[in-house]
Amino acid sequence: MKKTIITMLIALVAIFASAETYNYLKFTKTNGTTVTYSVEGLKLTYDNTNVTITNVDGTATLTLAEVQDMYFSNEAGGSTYELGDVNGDGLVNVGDVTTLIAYILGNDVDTFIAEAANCDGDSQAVLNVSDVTALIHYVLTQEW
Ligand SMILES: [Ca+2]
Ligand SMILES: [Ca+2]
Repeated sequence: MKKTIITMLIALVAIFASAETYNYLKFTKTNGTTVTYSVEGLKLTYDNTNVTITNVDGTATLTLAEVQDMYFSNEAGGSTYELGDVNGDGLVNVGDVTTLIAYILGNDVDTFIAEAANCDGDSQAVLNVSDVTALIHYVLTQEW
């Protein structure tokens, strides 16, 4: 019994020690994309369907059913955005289509993540109606 407790204590110390050195919390989603969040000011809250990530950069929501893996990392790597999440709220939906169209038309938008907006994947990262078409297709089919 004593040995078990000591082992658990060592494990706990190891978890705390390692958590301190990681800079990012990453989620791998079932569609293959990885989203990365800074651990600075990190707070996670769960309800039955969503996990809400709050940190110094703001708040994002992921659907738990879409989360395949969650881990800490020192590598910013991957992306700090999700393709199609143009308005950066953690979801890819019609709100992103609206934001992208508004941006292309030259209207003011609150949050616009240009890297997430190049939905057709052209190498010049030009943002135009082709990206809107690709984004609408994704929202409707969940496939790029
Ligand atoms: Ca969004
Ligand atoms: Ca494009």
